[in-house]
Amino acid sequence: MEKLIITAAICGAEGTKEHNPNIPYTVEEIVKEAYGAYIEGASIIHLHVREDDGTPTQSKERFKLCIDAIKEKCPDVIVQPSTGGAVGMTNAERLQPIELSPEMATLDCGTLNFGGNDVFTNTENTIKEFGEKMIERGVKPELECFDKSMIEMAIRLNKKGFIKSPMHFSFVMGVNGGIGGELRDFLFLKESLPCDSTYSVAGLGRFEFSLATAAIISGGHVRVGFEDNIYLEKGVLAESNGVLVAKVVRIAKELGREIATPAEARAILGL
Ligand code: KMH
Ligand code: ZN
Repeated sequence: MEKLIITAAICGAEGTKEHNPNIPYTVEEIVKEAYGAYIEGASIIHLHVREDDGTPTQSKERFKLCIDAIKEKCPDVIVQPSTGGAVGMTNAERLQPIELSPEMATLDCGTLNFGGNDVFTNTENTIKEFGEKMIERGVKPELECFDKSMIEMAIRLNKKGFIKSPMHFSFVMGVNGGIGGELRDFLFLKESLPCDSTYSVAGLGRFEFSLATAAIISGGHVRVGFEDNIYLEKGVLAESNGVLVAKVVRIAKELGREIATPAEARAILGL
């Protein structure tokens, strides 16, 4: 089996310090969390950025500040900005980090309910627009799929030339509005992929480590971090993203799966 790529989603757009005081907002806090995750074994940092007061932003300048500061501490880490941003942002706002030509970025493959009255909107034309921009800039998309229909969308747009092969998917599972986080849900998604693709699994909340384990034994890759889950175990808030990454590393070691360095992750993903 190829080595395990661990992505740390260190911040997200929704979680706040009221949920877990260790969720980073400032540039310094973001760098500290990225470095801690990297030292423990993360080769990719999935990055959202915030204003100092915690407000989510897709500002290109703020992304540049954070990416440069992360790269200073972790020169070889892969930084993967979000183009999802936060619910309600315009496409133009969301696309800003692409102008920095990162190695990777997320590309959300469909619309879903996102709690309460919130809808995370990704129309077919939006996905095409984001896909084209990523091809123009040489950015590898991580295809975020919150449900099976989003895999179908990615496959269709790949055939039409909006997304290049081989595709790399991220199953984001257990969102209230998307697919659940049970083993059968994971198997359904995994078995729906084109055979030349790679995938990573992000389980929300209590699904984080069970789905990480399923991915580890199935040859997939894993995403953990405060964006998806703020607990180390039931009722125990995680003190950092690093401890969440370290837990995945322990599980992988027990199961005999080696951890990929950033250079190995680049080779696996064809960056
Ligand atoms: N914050 C969510 C609305 C992504 O990073 O591409 C969208 C999100 C997906 O987090
Ligand atoms: Zn995200």
